[in-house]
Amino acid sequence: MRWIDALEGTAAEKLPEAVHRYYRQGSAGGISVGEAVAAWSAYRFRPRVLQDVSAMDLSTTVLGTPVDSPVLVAPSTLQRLADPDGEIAMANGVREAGSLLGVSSNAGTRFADLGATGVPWWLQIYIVRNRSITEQMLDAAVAGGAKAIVLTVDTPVVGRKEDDGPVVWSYVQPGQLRINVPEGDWTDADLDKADDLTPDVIGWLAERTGLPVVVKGVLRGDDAKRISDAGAAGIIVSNHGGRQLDGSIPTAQALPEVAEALAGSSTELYVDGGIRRGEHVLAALALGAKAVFVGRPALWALAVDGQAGVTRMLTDLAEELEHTLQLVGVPRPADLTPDLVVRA
Ligand code: FMN
Repeated sequence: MRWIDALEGTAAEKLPEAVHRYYRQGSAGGISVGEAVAAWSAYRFRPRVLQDVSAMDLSTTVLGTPVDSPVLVAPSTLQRLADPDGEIAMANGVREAGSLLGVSSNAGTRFADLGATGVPWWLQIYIVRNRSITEQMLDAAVAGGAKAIVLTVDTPVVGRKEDDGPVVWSYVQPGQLRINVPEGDWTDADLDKADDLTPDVIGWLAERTGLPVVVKGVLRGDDAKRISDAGAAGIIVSNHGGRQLDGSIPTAQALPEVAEALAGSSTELYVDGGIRRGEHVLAALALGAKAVFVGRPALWALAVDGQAGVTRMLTDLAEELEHTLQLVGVPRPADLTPDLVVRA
């Protein structure tokens, strides 16, 4: 069996049931989480032949940071439940693969310690009601060497989970979720997600941090245009791995509309959700993404073999991408064009 396909099953044998369920679950009826992979597999290719594909080069840049391949790791919380070293093992694995790490604002490791691993990383932020908490977290991320701020915008409120299995929270060490929250006498209301955000917040984040701002959770072309006009350096087409609005369209379906809306702008485009194969990565890049993020496969790989597992998952996907690029007749991801892909 293909190693990446076996990962979740192997991870499930190692993880407590509650943790496996937490990682895999979607929100509400599980429609979006269930459709994501199949939506990528529904693309078909129109390969070019008699192309020189003897010298392949997968390297690219994301907001100026060089990476060995356009396969990056999405931010996710509770990584210490997959491996005792949690985000540190993830960071080391990502660095060894020459990739880039999205770090959740709910990470269980201090931003400064992540920075010390030497991995290039972007901080994913949820803006909370008490802005001074967010400000201090941003300052800590800047001090820890974050190269961009990823604002998640699909979570004005947290998606409803209907899973009534064992609960994950009993496995979480006290304080772990708030390890990057500054000291203070905060109430739960202070820490609630802000539900009144508008595109102005992009300029505020850029000014506060001096870093490029990437907006994560976009599924529509008109939103992408508003966000790009407001100064975003990047957009991630995402439905949060099917964990927010259930029934939201697959990212494989949303990507072409967003790419069209961003045509001619300097805003970089990325996508996540259900990307599990080199063929999926190739379709995403051909349809306009500069890079893709993978979420759950990184968690399964971390659970199965720690740092080494993460590196292997990323390099396996990169090798598959290279092989698929050769078959489609394109030596470099930047040379991919939308005409190479059609919906089945
Ligand atoms: N996205 C965020 O923006 N912030 C988070 O803290 C966050 N935590 C996540 C935790 C888990 C267990 C999972 C599976 C996803 C989480 N995500 C979070 C969403 C991922 O960043 C990403 O959008 C999604 O996992 C991509 O889909 P995939 O898992 O099918 O690759």
